[in-house]
Amino acid sequence: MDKNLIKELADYVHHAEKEKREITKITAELYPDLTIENSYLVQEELIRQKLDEGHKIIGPKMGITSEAKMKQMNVDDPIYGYVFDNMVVEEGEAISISDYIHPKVEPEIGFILSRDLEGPGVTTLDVIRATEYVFPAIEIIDSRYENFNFTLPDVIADNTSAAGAVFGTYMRKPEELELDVVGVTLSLNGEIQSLGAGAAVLGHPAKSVARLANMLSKKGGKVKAGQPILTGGITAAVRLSPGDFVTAKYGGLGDVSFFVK
Ligand code: OOG
Ligand code: MG
Repeated sequence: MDKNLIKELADYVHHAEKEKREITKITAELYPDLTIENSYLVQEELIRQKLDEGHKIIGPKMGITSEAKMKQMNVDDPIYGYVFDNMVVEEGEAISISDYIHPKVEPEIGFILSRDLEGPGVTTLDVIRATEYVFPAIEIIDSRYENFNFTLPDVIADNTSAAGAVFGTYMRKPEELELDVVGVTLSLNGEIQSLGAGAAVLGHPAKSVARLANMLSKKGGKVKAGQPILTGGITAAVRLSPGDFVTAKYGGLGDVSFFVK
């Protein structure tokens, strides 16, 4: 794909993100032929732009990791993007709704590895063996596209809707839990909005990290030790409103909360 076009598309989503303004998806009119492969080139350019502006990558995130979501979008692979330092929200703190377009939250299980994992061929067991600890997290997604209406290439180009991450401080060794049957509830103001179990993420959240390592290896990349990794939403995402108190509560893995102003 032409370099100028890659830059034009990256600018398109980046400006929308900075101006907190929704845009029509790229594939609607701007460039209907965007492929998955090319959408990662747009994402790479977007990431370069953020790094040039002084932002730093905190860690990778996986998306569309449930079989149901993959079927719905007619794809075999999940997608990945990156959480940046300016997206991190401290547990127990408040976000301002005006810093986002139409934010939603989803509960996720996070991993920290003790050593790098480089694909291809990384297995779920490799991930469990390389895991320093797992932790509870909430991801804030804020698609830059109107009504979260996008195709897979659109959402990849938009850094997979990444907008915020609340990393819980509760830590467990992965072998202390059966992560596939760890349950989670997501509540707003004490009322449960959605619930699920770790198995919603590719059957086991560690499999998501393995898929990430194998996908990154196609680009010569790897999953790095010490970076928090978000493995993908366990439940449907829930829309936020001012005044909300958001809590994700996990079986055997603590909880995470924050406020919305
Ligand atoms: C895409 C982001 C997907 C997840 O965990 O599945 C994602 C979206 O739904 O806007 O982060
Ligand atoms: Mg997510």
